Amino acid sequence: MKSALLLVDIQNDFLPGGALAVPEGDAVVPIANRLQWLFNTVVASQDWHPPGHLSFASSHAGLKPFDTTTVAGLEQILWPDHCVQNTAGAEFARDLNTEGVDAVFRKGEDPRYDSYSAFFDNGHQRSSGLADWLHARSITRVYIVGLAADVCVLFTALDAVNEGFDTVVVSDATRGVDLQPGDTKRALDRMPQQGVSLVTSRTILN
Ligand code: VGL
Ligand code: ZN
Repeated sequence: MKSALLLVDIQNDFLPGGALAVPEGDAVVPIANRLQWLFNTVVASQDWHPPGHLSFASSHAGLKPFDTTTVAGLEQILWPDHCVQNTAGAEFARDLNTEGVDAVFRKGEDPRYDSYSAFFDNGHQRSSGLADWLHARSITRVYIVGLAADVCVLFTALDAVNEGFDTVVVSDATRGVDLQPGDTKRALDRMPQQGVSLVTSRTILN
């Protein structure tokens, strides 16, 4: 059985002080760094939007961040401008060890489509190539850490199950946005019901 560690969107804009700050988002960084030593394969996703991306409230006249609208038939939460390509906010967290990262999968690059999952866009039309990349290396289990628990980590984990991976989310190595109070708890409750295992980093590190 071969495993990979998947670092989801551990980027400056999702850390305290960032454009779309996740409360305590920085807490995942040291855990992600410690876990990396245990894995031969480490992959990172990077939210990577062009300016004017349709997921930005600033792209929709009259709407503001965290309003909801419909884009191409899909419900879309409108976010503050975040993770704009080639800006400091889009860079990986300064303290994240990226030396051992074997591949980076960028998402949200098409101005028309948002992509919470590292595997597929939100309409499930376009694959990022991540599943093929992992399958090609005979990886059957993925351990997921990063941000945000109730957005990109959740949808990445659900897609990983669908793609046939034994999927494990490291519960103390993720934090949520909690746009609605309880979102993070609901996301973590939903995971085991959908075939995702939850473990703590302690269990893995011991
Ligand atoms: C994310 C909202 C918008 C995430 C990305 O990484 O969880 N959330 N874009
Ligand atoms: Zn985004």
